[in-house]
Amino acid sequence: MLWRLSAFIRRCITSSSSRHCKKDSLFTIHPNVKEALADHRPVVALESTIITHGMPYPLNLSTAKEVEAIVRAEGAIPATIGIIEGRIHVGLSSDELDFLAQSKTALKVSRRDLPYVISKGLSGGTTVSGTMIVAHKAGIPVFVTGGIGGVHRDGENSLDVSADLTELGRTPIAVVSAGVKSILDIGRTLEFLETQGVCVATYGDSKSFPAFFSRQSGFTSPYVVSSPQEAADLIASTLSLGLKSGLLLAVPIPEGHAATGQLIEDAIQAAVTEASSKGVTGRDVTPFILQRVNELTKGKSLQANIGLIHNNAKVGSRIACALSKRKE
Ligand code: PSU
Ligand code: MN
Repeated sequence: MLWRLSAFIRRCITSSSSRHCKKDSLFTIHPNVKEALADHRPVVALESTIITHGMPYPLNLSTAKEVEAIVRAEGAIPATIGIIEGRIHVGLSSDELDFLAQSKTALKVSRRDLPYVISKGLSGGTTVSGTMIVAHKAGIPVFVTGGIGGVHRDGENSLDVSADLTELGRTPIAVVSAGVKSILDIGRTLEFLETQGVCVATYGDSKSFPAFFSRQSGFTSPYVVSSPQEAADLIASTLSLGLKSGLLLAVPIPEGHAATGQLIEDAIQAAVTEASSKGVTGRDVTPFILQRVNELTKGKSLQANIGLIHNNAKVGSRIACALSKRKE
C-alpha cells in the first residue's frame, strides 16, 4: 500500500496532466511544486499545525504567507502541507491557507491521525511527524518549522513523547527548527533522539543546542554545521547512505528576538503547572501551553515565535538551494 502511494506521487510529479492525481490519489500537488520537483529545483516543505493549532488567527495566516514569501525570495518553492476534506495537499493556494487558518474543526494530524482524517474526509493541520511523512512521499528532503515536539516534562512517568521524535527516527527528512521549547524536557528529548538514531546538529558557530526562545538550553548538540553547504553535505550523506532516519538542524533564535527570554520562561513554568492542574493531556497539551504562554506574555512569545520562524525559513531555503545545486 505504501509503495503504491509513493508510486502515485511519482506519477503526479512526472505526469503532465494533474487530472490523474486529483481524481485517483489522495494527494493534490500544487502545480508550482510539481514543476519544481520535476525540474529538480529546490522545494521547502512547511507544516500546518502551526497554522491550525500553534497561533491565533489572523497572525497564523500572515505568518504562513510571510514564510512562503521568504522561501520564494531565497530562490526555493514553498510547499505548505495540509489536509483539506480528506485530500493531502502538497502546496496550498492562498484560499486554502485561509481556510485552514480560520477553520474551527481542523484536526491536529500526526502519523496516527492520518488514516482517520483521510477516511472521514476531514481537514487538518499536519504536525512535524505528519508533514515529514508527506514530504518524504513527495520527494522533498528539507522541511522548515518553528519548534518540534519532544519528551514532555514528567514524560518519564506520563510517557508523553511526541510522535515527531519517532518520525525523525524513521523518515529521512531534514527538519530545520529552532530546537526544542523549554515547555519540554530538553535533556530527555536529546537522549531519545540519540536512541532513535537522529543526527542532530546546531546551525551556526556554537555547539549549544537552542531552546526555541533562547539561544542556549544548557545542553549541547553532538555536531555543528556552519553553512548551507555543510548542512547540505550532511543531508546528502544521509540520503546516499540510504539511512531511513532523519536529521534535526537546530537554528538558534536571532539575537534581537531572544531578549524576552526570562519573561517567557516564567510564563512557561506557570502554563505547564496550569496544564497539569487542569488535567490537560495528550494532543491538547502543546496547543494549550502555547496559547497560555502567549496570553501570559501579552503576545511577546508570539512575536519571538514569528521572528524565529522567519529566520528558519531563510536558513532552510538556503540549505535546500545548496542541496539542489549539489545534486546537479
Ligand atoms: N511547537 C511549537 N509550535 C507548534 C508545535 C510545536 O512551538 O505549533 C506543533 C508542531 O506541529 C509539532 C506539534 O509537530 O506541535 C507537536 O505536538 P505534540 O507535542 O502533541 O507531539
Ligand atoms: Mn503528546
